[in-house]
Amino acid sequence: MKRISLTQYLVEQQRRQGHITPQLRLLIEVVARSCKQIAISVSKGALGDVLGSAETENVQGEMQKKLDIIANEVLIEANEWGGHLAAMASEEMEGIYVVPNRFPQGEYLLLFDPLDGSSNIDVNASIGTIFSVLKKPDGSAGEAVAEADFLQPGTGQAAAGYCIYGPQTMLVLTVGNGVAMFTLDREQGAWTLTHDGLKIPADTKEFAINMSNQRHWAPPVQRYIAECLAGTTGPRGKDFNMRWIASMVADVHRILTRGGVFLYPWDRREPEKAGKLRLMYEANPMSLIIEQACGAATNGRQRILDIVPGRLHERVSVILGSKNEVERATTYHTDAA
Ligand code: P6P
Repeated sequence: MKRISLTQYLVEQQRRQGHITPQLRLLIEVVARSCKQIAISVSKGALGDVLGSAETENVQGEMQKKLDIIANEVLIEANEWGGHLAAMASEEMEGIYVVPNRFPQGEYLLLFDPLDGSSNIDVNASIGTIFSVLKKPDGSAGEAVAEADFLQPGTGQAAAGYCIYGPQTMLVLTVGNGVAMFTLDREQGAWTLTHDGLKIPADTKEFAINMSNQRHWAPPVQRYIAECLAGTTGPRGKDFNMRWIASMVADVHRILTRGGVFLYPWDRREPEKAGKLRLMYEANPMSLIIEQACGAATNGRQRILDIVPGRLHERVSVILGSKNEVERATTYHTDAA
């Protein structure tokens, strides 16, 4: 595969495939540049004043890490002036951030989890930035943008991606025409296409779940995982391996790279919550990427991308990855209904 730059990839997607507009190309380039800036802060570790808690809570009631706030500010400051966005939404902010009047407004909405997996920051495990791009609803041109404009199903995403800050810094992106991966060439500071047309194997022997929650799961998840653990002695007739990095970006990246199934299901510890992960800026972008790589993503009962959001910070149960495993785990839910 020819190693082209992110810019050339996006120009080709715009010129040949008609998948993206000049505004969307600019948006993705700016987000990609922001991720390079975040990568620099992340890699400073103890050498920069970036580790540890910020001693503040976010809208989710979670203690914020200093890097959560740094990453959020980088994305806001980089994206507000370009004229490609009408507003932004972040895991770290309660309400939407409308582009200030001193800047031109564009037709896109950008949502992000600026630093996902931040519990891993202080132990130097891979973390990441997840982003999702929506368009302002038709007919809302010229009207003030509102939170309701963000409440669109994941099928409406114009683009989705993540950046993983790991041994390599990589940007993973879909504009609706398959999944491409760019590796950061640190000598040139350039995103370089290293993988394209990702395909997740339909079958797998690897599952990812936080087993410490096992006693809290609903019966369909208990059954699915118990069968995986039974291996060759059980109904699956094959042994499984388990991985859990507790950083969605890292677990999803492994699944994109070699297959697997990831589950963060509803559990009875907080029964009023559909799940731990957030729909708009974690599950939706990851589900679009997974589906674009021939995988599947459900909440146990329906396709995640079809869920019509009720609230900006809505949570959702997530089962995603190798298609046949997602379908099996989902069938256990619908059969139990
Ligand atoms: P637990 C990180 O905080 C996150 O939102 C996801 O990245 C990750 O998959 C999950 O939570 C880990 O949750 O309960 O295992 O710490």
